[in-house]
Amino acid sequence: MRLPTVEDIEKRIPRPEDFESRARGTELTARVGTALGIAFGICFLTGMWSHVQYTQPGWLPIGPQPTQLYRLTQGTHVLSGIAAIPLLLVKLWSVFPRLFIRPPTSSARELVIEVLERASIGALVGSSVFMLASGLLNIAQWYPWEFSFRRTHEAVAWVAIGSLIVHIAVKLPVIQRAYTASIEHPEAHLDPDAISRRTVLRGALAAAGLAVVLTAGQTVPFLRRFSVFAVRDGQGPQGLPINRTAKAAGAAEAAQDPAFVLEVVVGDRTVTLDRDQLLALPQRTHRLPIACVEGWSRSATWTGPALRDLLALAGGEPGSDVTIRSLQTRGAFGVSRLPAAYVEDYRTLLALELNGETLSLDHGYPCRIIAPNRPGVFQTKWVQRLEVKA
Ligand SMILES: Nc1nc2c(c(=O)[nH]1)N[C@H]1C(S)=C(S)[C@@H](COP(=O)(O)O)O[C@H]1N2
Ligand SMILES: [Mo]
Repeated sequence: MRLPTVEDIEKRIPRPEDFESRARGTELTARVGTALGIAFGICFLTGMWSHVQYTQPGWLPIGPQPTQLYRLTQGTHVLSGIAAIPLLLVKLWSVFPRLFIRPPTSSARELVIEVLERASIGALVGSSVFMLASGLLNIAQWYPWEFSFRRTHEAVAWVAIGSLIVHIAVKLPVIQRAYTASIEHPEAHLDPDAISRRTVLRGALAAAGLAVVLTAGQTVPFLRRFSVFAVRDGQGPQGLPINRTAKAAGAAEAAQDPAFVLEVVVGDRTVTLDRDQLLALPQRTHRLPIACVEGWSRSATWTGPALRDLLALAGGEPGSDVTIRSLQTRGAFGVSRLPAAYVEDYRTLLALELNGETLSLDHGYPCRIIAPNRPGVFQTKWVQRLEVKA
């Protein structure tokens, strides 16, 4: 028996011509690509906005207004990413035969150009798949990796958007030609039973739309009934989903301790208040959303003293940032820093009640922070201590 030669193997690898479906073609690729490009663009911008809200750089005056802003941008971020999944799959399908184009052998220069083009497409496909897959796992709250989700998701986003811009620039003449031609294959009429490109395009757009509708209920209330894929369906005690339980955060015991006191520290002054004393302060009620980075959001009615009034008890002046520490003993998000602009807003509460009932343990009993236009991760639960540096 003879071992197969390189030529034998090469013969068995399909060639682009072997893929005969007339449904594929640049005219389809360009149109699906446009929809995908729009979804990616929206996803990139809203994603960068989320990083800005998260890192709170001093040069950007981000504050409590508009109240629903983060809810809107982050909901849009997750939905545009979800819409991109079927579009990306159809787009990859439409160009799949090109994977089998043989490298040019005529000149070294052509070969180098080909290798570079393939490398840039490899970077685009790889980073796009990574962005959508890691985002999807994140909304499912499954973190099977060791790296920081936030930093990696941001870093790879730059690779994705950079290689997308290069890709569009390189393909611009092809895209323009594709749009001047009719979408259908010139010989499509020869086989009227075959699936048409228009059908594939409509199918891709419909799949994207359906994916959005089936998940949007986690942030758009009237769609909740349809959103069978929504990770957070709005269920949870007191009509609000729970992100992490008191038990999971290692806060359950301390939070239920009858000897609990809140510490308000301004410079070297400390005031302590138990829950009854907190309830005896002037209470305010506001309707504010929890807008989680994972894409779900929900408005609720919160009652408690304004943070501003509470700090004033310890001599705190408006205009300072506040560090919030929780009773939590396990995992991230036990500490947050609230910029002064939020502290000054009277709607920023140390909530004691949710939807007219005593805050449940998993929603942050004995008290939690709720502020307008904040990423959910900063709405610290089981608050133990508020600190203002003198
Ligand atoms: N101490 C503490 N507070 C926390 C968290 C946490 O893990 N620990 N999770 C945050 C996140 S990510 C969200 S979205 C909200 C959710 O609040 P809920 O569980 O009451 O809906 O709580 C925030 N507050
Ligand atoms: Mo969250």
